[in-house]
Amino acid sequence: SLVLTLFGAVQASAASITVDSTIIVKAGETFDGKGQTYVANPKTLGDGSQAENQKPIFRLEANATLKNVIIGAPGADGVHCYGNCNVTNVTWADVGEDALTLKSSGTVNITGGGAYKAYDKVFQVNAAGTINIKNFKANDIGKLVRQNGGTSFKVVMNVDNCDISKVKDSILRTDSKSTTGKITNTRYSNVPTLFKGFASGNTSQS
Ligand code: ADA
Ligand code: CA
Ligand code: CA
Ligand code: CA
Repeated sequence: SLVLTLFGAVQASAASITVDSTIIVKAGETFDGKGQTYVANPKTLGDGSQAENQKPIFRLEANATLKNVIIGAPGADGVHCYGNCNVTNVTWADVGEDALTLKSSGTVNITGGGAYKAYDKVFQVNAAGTINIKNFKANDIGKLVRQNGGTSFKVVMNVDNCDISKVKDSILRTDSKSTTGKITNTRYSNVPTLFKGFASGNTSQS
């Protein structure tokens, strides 16, 4: 019947997809999640707690694009980027250990989407590069961007036209004296500190 057909269609799009082993988006390719929700199998990827060494749900090789994805709970270790990557309209409904990690040097463009319920970090930067966060929402997080603690390589962190609320620590944090942070046209509420650990002259806000 029409009713059953429609109900089936609604169910199909509402159910989340459980990922048992990391989805690899190959160099230069695009993965379009079409708005569906992806969650980690906690037995194989990780339970989304603060335990280190969980696996990502998506691994993006150089110049890969991930778009139109909702990452639900458990989020495990989210998304790993190896080199340049584009992450467009991706929402982390309940960030796991962290949401996205730059694992090897490159430029990460995060455009649209949002991150919610991150006990500690949203974006973890473990290699030199640039992170551009634009048109993004974050609420109930520890930090929006954290360069790996104790590292001195240079990261360029840019936040533009974002909406950031209920932050425990800071928006951008580094221990590197060469890293720069820039926040433009962004609304905040309940944010104790915009920048932490930057050398004087390496931050700007307008
Ligand atoms: C912590 C940890 C690092 C790294 C990082 C991450 O900062 O000290 O070694 O694992 O988390 O990438 O999640
Ligand atoms: Ca971590
Ligand atoms: Ca969480
Ligand atoms: Ca992590």
